[in-house]
Amino acid sequence: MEPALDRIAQPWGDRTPYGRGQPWPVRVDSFLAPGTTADRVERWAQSASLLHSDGDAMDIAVAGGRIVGVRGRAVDRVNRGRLGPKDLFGWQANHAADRLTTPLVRRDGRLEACDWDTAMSRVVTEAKGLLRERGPGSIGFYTSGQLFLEEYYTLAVIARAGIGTSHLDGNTRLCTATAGEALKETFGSDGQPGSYADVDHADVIALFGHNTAETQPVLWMRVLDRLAGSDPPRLVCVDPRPTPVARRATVHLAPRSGTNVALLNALLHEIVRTDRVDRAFVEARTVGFDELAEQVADCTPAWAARICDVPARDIERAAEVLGGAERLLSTVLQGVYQSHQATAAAVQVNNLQLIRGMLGRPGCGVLQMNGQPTAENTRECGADGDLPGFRNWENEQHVADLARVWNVEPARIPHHGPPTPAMQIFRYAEQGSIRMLWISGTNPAVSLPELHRIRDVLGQERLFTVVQDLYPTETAQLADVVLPAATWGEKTGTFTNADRTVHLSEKAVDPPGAARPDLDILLDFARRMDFRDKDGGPLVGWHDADSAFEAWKECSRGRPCDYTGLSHDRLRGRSGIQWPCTGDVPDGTERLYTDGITWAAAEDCESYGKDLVTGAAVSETEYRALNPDGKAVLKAAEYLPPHEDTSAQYPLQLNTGRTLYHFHTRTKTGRVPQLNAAAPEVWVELSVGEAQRHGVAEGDLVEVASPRGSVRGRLRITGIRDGMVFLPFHYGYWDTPGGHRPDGRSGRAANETTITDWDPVSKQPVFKTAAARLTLVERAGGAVSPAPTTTASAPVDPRSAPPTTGGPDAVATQTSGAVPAGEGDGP
Ligand SMILES: Nc1nc2c(c(=O)[nH]1)N[C@H]1C(S)=C(S)[C@@H](COP(=O)(O)OP(=O)(O)OC[C@H]3O[C@@H](n4cnc5c(=O)[nH]c(N)nc54)[C@H](O)[C@@H]3O)O[C@H]1N2
Ligand SMILES: Nc1nc2c(c(=O)[nH]1)N[C@H]1C(S)=C(S)[C@@H](COP(=O)(O)OP(=O)(O)OC[C@H]3O[C@@H](n4cnc5c(=O)[nH]c(N)nc54)[C@H](O)[C@@H]3O)O[C@H]1N2
Ligand SMILES: [Mo]
Repeated sequence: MEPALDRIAQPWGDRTPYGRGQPWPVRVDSFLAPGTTADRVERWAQSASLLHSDGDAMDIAVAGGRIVGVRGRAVDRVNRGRLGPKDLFGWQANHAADRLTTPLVRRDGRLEACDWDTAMSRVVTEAKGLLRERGPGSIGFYTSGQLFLEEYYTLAVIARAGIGTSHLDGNTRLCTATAGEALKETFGSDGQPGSYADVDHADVIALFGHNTAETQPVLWMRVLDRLAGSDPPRLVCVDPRPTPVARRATVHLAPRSGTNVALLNALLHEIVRTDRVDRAFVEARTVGFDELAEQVADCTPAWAARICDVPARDIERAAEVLGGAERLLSTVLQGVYQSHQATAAAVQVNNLQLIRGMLGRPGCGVLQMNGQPTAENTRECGADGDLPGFRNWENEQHVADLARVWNVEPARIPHHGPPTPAMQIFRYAEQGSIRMLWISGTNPAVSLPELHRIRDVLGQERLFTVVQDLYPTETAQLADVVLPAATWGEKTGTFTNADRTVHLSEKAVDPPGAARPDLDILLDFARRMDFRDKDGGPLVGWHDADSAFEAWKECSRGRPCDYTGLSHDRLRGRSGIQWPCTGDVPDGTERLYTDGITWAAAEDCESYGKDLVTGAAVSETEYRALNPDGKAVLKAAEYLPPHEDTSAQYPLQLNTGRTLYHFHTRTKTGRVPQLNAAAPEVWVELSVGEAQRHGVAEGDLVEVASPRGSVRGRLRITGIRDGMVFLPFHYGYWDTPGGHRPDGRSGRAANETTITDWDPVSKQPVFKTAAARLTLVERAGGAVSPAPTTTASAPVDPRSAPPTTGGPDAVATQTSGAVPAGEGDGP
């Protein structure tokens, strides 16, 4: 019988243990709307989760023209049927009563409903006027990591060759810019080396600033199943919070935030000192070892212990585990990427893998993780700060090749300088050189740092803002034109997860009202703008998702992310396939760099690299001298302290991030009863010692203030390190009374307090380090902290908090099959 589990209270479900090197067993998770049974489902549409980068494959249940539930796909390589809580319950957000169903235009200061022709004419008139009067540089695009591949590619062609602007970036700048940059620095090109299957083979898994238990719960289920099986791996966790990962780690290091480079340099120091270096691998595959060894020569554990505030003995123990690993898998995410030395630190993790010779074999990989479900595609398609197909904007041959694919003159593709990163796009809008900003699939009025500034930028009279979204978000409220989009389940397209697995997501139902797929909106714009190629043909020659995919395949041909062996039809029925996938490797590629470093030669690489400390570009000549044979580059970096340090006035380090139950600015998960009930309101985390020092207790209403702004929430006392305060960044204002900030000062969005600052190399903003102070507003008086108890926000004293309840109907089914992985019948 199918056991019914409360998957809010038991987010990772039951264990299906397996041993090292064995296939991960199948377990099929499913949730159907209350009152719906499987036999009432009329149709299952193939898809994958759009609420994180894991790529959990699922089928969408349809009955009566509506989505009524989801079921994991047993055949898929990524999840073998499993789904996380957001996967199971998140689809209900599609049905929210306040979905945008018509376009809106601002008239006399108010947004009013209109038809598509009115809205698009307004956008096109504005764009044509600006092109005429101020040129392409007056138009910018800020997109997402949540659209589909076909949409990004279309947008990249429109922006780069149609408008001719280099102001196109994704919110992936906030998310995975450092992943891409770290891979470029080390391997010459973006492209994830490792595979999720490395979890099956690793004897040591090291997670750097990555709370995978909450942010890729299905990947964590894979780790949990290994931990429950024979010959379990040992975990090393680096995170200042007591995450579920930290609780299962053999060694947990909880450093001061912003000190990753010091810690990693000490780990590298120990690996070199104890001679755990794979000399043959280093010789054959890398350059730069001597410089690296020199850089870390003085970085002893005792030195790092003082900077990071972790015991030197623990650093030594971590180095012993890493140095003794036979098969080492490392993963890296926002605890590293959202800091002032993001790329420098992420590259040291690559260095660790390389000097240990841990690459290109089962169990030996690095996962420079993605966060958003489709962030990989934003990068591949050039809808972020890169040219499509991982082409190098500084390499005239790469630009000429792209111009050939698009049938335009190379000069039409802006490449006089690097594409503009998101924070700079907002700066140009603030200064007035950008006059039109088209925002799609992102909510910067909640997710960018220092929100009072962002609201000012977006609210300017002279800036024409287009917002393409599903809901009337905080950002949409500030727009001149709002375009209602169809989303996951309502449109067809593909997307690629963090381990290069491409999934097809089929349209299951019609979108609400007049909402249209993002692709259709972009195609309509291209048509109205009448963009032409050099022979007078249409620049954008495709008309639907399938033909857009075929066009992208040509653009990807011969590039690292080669999709030419894939098609919508091949993905249909089957399940995820990893790129590169070509006629020669029709089943895709599990791991990159199995026989050498393929894309690092000067002619091929996506970037000649940057100085890890200053961000200054390395020239082509310098790159050729440094890396004549196209090997992996071991790049060293010295540690520099965070830019905003604590002070007497702001004595706490400010850390922000996620909880298991919510996605970003909650536009979806806040509209899902089970998920919202599990984490209904913002909270503040502090350690026992800090709570005592501040004279505050569990449940008290406190204010967290930085030089930029402040947030109020109820206190949760956890095992977080001393000297730090944590705020979840999910809570904005759309569901507060009146739908906006309650008053002039204290808000509930963490980004009221964060700092306008970024990593000089990847230009990714810093969300994990700033300085703040905490004050008591009001005693608990019986009120409890709304923080979940199943996660990193679990109370140190369990008696102080109520158990997490599932909210309404938080029940899902789970079928543990004895079917060996990969041989499941599938749905
Ligand atoms: N439930 C849920 N899942 C998600 C998302 C979501 O919103 N909700 N979003 C998706 C997206 S887009 C992303 S980018 C990922 C993010 O996934 P993660 O990176 O796993 O999530 P975060 O909570 O942002 O940060 C991870 C950890 O970094 C730690 N940290 C802070 N400062 C430091 C430091 O200086 N050093 C180290 N080593 N660690 C530090 C924090 O304590 C935190 O536990 O999650 C994806 N999955
Ligand atoms: N303080 C702090 N701030 C952070 C972070 C942090 O850790 N701390 N993390 C950063 C990271 S890693 C990320 S990824 C960002 C996320 O920041 P955002 O991108 O702003 O987060 P979302 O809430 O996911 O916004 C996506 C928007 O797209 C809409 N949308 C969803 N699907 C579709 C679709 O199919 N079509 C269209 N047109 N719209 C759609 C949603 O309704 C939503 O409004 O936040 C960043 N900000
Ligand atoms: Mo992200």
